[in-house]
Amino acid sequence: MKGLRVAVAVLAAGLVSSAVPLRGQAGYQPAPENLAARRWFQDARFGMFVHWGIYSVLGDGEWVMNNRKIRAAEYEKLPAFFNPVDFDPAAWVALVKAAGMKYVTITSKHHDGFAMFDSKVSDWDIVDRTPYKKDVLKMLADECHRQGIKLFFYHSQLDWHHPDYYPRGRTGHDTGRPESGEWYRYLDYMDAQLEELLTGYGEIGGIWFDGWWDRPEADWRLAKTYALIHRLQPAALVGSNHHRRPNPGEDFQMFEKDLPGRNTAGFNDQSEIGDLPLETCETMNNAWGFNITDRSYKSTKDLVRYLVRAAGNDANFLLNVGPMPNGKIQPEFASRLKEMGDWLSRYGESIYGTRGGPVTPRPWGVTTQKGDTVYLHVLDWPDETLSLPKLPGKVTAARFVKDGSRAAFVEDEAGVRVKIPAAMRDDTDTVLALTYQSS
Ligand code: JFZ
Repeated sequence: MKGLRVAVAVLAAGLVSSAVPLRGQAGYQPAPENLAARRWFQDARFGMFVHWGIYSVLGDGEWVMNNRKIRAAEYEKLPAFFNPVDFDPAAWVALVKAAGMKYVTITSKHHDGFAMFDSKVSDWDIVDRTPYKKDVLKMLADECHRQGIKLFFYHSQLDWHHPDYYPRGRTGHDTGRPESGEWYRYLDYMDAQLEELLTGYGEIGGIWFDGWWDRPEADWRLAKTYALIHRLQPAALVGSNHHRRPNPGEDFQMFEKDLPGRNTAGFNDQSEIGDLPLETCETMNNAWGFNITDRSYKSTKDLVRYLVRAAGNDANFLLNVGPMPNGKIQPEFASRLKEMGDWLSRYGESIYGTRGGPVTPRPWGVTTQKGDTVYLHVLDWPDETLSLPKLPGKVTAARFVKDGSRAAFVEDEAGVRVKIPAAMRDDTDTVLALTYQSS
């Protein structure tokens, strides 16, 4: 009887520990250079997301292998058709800069497992399998370093091609792989590729993980992987698109297709906001990877307003492009990016280097802050007078950022009221700068 009770207790303890695998790098203390990189990241506020892989050949998004139930052996025909002869990293980075973006996050490996770099631990990569035979990540990394743009890698933990990604999770069931495999051998492989990415491409901004959600119950050995990254490049920021509160060892928190705390896309039901730098990613049409028939382009106005709302929620905006199989970024994307850059060349002071402002997001818009200046981003306001609660100090000046002209305001016990004449209103965003004297 006693023996039985002990056995039950041991079994229960075993169940608990396997049901709740230790997540993250326990006891992680970010290095000083990592903390500095987090501040840089928050100051940057705007980056380019790039989903590029052999799937672009099919023009049907990056999930095409899973969605169309393409077997691994069939998918292996694709690399032979991927020959991006028009890929011009200098032109990409020039576009990044013209858009006013400060960093790039590109797919080193998406769920199809195909490495867009010259991996030595696999031949399922761009150099070994495509007629192009060049390491596009290396070309892009060199150009980013030349032009002062930080480069992050999106790396999929989920893998629809590797035989050792087993047991399978929620996706990747129709690939024709044998129903067997060594999970930890797969994780060794993933770590080996990450080591290649963190040692062969110069200084890297960070790793943007995705795919954890395919097997939430699995032992992902995050502690080992995160420690490896922080050991190789202490300033590299680790983030994961797991839609949960961040785990120890993560350096920023991301939100997919939603502002922090919102859940309109249905992905972020468990995304409690933590205390790390925040980032939200969004598509320019509805696709991440190149989709030839997706015409649902967002307007420049809506994209600018998303950037503004992100900044007002203290988050970065990572805006996606899915380059074409020839290596070019389609004109519908390029033109919108340049227009956003034009907007930022005038209003950048209210975005870059700011943090979410002292007035939380309101129906009329958001605020950002830098030093003793609060920026009002009036996105929707039908009235002439905008009422604000008291700011952290007495307001000494108010101006419209558009032309520097003075804005009339009154301040009393209740707060500040600012006059916004109809003539000064801007459909996209009416930006005012209020300077206060710290008390
Ligand atoms: C993921 C990727 O699957 C997608 O291809 C893209 O890279 C995007 C940025 O990130 O999107 C998700 C994430 C989670 C789920 C589905 C898509 N999920 O939980 O089912």
